[in-house]
Amino acid sequence: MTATHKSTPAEDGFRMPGEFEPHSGCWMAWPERPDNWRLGAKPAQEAYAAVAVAIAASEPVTMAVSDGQFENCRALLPPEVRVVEVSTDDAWIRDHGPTFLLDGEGGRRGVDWRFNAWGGRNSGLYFPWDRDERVAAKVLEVEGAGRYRAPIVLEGGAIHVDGEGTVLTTEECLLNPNRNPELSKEQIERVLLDYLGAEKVVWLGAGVFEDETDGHVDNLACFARPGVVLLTWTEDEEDPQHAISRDARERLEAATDARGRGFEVVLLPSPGPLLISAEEAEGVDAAEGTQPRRAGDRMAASYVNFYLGHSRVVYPLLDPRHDEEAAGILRRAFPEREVVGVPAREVLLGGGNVHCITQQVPQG
Ligand code: KQY
Repeated sequence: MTATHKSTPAEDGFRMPGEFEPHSGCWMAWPERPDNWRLGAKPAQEAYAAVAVAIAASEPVTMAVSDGQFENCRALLPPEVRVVEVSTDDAWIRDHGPTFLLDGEGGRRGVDWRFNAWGGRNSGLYFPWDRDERVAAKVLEVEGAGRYRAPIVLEGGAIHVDGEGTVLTTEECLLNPNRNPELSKEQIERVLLDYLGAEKVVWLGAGVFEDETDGHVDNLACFARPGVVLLTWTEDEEDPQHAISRDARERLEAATDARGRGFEVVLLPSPGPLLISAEEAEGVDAAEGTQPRRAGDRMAASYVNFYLGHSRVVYPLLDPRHDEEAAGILRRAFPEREVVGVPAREVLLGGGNVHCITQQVPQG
């Protein structure tokens, strides 16, 4: 059994590395719930399999799956993807999985954040979420990594780090009363710094328009490397996303990171707007207490929601009008990596994208 540490990662010399640092693997979790994924999750399973295959060319991939889906999942994935039985309530390992940390001496541990399905009983996306709540501890057990149980509700998609002391997050999500209503902004910052081994939090305002996670930063902006941030962007001033992205850009351009550097902001075009079709909405089972999928609703589509793999960037193909432009920007941002697109509308229909369904394991 791996240890649960009572100290904080910062006290023990651990930090969350940037996603651009070397990886030894990637975790995903298999989709199956028919009240979030249309047509019994079949199209989503195909999309997840394509993401797993694309990442497996960069680093070993492990898929967490329920007992009931084990054989189906095994049959749909190539042998190089490891499949292990870990029950979940849905398939967002960025959010219910651990945040891995390194200590610079070969040590690897992980943070197990509290999870309340993006908002708890009143505004969360489903109930119950007890299986999700146990995922991080199980993944850490499989990885043989020690665990820190964090004292706040947080999903991994709500943070990005540059690995050199800077945390990027949004007020819309982390200051939302549906996460940690008893804590002030300063108290939340303190926990972030202590549990990510960081020194400075840079706050953006809102996340992507209509994002059901309450504005996860991983759909809005991310670090390409220290000092360089990719930001989703639209020139269309009529689009509510324009004001959100402009505010984020202004905050980034006015900020400095933990090392005192200013940020270079690289703009990625927003796909769409992309709306749920009638056929897509009809394919999702109705269920009490889950996020409804209605025809005509806008989805929170963003190319920023990519996986920054060891040797590959795996990005979502979302809109033929912008997919190639996004790929070109990513190739310039990551010249040493191969940039590969995977069809991702089926993942988007479930409420997130490639980054939300993956969790990197940094090289210890
Ligand atoms: O990180 C994410 N984008 C997760 C979204 C959860 C959606 C649940 N329907």
